[in-house]
Amino acid sequence: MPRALITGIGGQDGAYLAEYLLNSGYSVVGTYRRSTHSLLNLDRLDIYNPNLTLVESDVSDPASCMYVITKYEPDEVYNLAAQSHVGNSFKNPMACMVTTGMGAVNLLEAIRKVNSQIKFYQASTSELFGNATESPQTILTPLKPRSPYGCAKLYAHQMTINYREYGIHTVCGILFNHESPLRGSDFVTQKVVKGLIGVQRGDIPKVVLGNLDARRDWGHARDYVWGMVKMLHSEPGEYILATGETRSVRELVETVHSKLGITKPVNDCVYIDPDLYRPAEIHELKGQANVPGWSPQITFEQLIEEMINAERRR
Ligand code: NAP
Ligand code: G4F
Repeated sequence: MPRALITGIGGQDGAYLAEYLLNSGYSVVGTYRRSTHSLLNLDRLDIYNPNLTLVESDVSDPASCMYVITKYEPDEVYNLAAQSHVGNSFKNPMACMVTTGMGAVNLLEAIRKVNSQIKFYQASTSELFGNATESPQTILTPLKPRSPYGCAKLYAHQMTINYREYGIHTVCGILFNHESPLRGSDFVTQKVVKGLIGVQRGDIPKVVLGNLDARRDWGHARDYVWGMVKMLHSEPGEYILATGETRSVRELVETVHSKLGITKPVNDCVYIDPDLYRPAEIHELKGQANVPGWSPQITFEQLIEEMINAERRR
């Protein structure tokens, strides 16, 4: 039975990836942090079974990474652990670097020393592209991140490529935004879904948002996790997962507003707080996927409906 290690298993992608690998006949070791112990997403997917082991570990601690790699000696490592909120990274740049950037190197060093046959997946991001001059962005588009998060991810990305020099099979998955009912509530899709449901119920007067003009390429996380596995089983390299469609935050708000059937005009449901604008923004992201055999199966409309239904059930 192949064994996979997932760092950050309690996050959105960690939970879906664990579910996918367990269903594919893997045994899975997942790491979480004692300080947060946030495993709610695993409860939501109800994936607990004898082939799943949970272990406390922090990727920012080299000794902790060495411990999990030595003890469990996985065949594949999926490094998903990160401080993944771009807006937060402007407020805590070094904390983001220590986890999001250096965490990857702590794992790669452990792999190099313990067993260089272990395959390594790094969660890279479309944030690496910054404000690209070409659209869609491809693996040939220059990387010019413009946030502390993006810069930390660039460090991890380049180091992951560099560790191929030691003969380690490494893959960087440059993933565009992907969402789901498991998405953290401070990311814009979930914030809009929860917020507009709150407005509809009369719990809050308005949803407080930042830049409505930014455009993102939004897919479904469930689609993206099987793409990760597919790319790790391909040649070492850099790969993109994206839908190739882009929408503004304003269009996202309009879609959720319309699907909820809110009668109050959309402009009366939203309050713009300039403090939520980022010091540097990426205006538009739109990607061109390049993973053989992969294409997104879930549409944007289906994604939003699933998020709304899940939130209403909660
Ligand atoms: P997420 O929901 O924020 O999950 C990140 C996980 O990392 C959380 O479980 C978090 O645990 C954990 N973590 C944070 N710092 C850690 C540390 N020092 N040691 C160990 N674990 C730590 O993010 P996601 O959406 O699932 O994304 C997964 C990965 O893909 C991230 O690396 C993200 O940057 C990257 N990515 C995401 C997207 C996207 O659109 N979702 C796109 C491109 C790339 P705590 O609860 O303890 O903080
Ligand atoms: O949902 P977001 O916070 O996602 P963002 O910044 O694009 O980052 C996500 O996707 C990246 C891949 O491209 C990942 F690497 C990263 O880990 C994360 O998963 O914001 C999306 C857009 C931004 O332009 C932001 O300025 O929505 C805009 N926005 C407007 N109002 C808001 C808000 N974002 C948030 N989080 N909260 C708001 O109130």
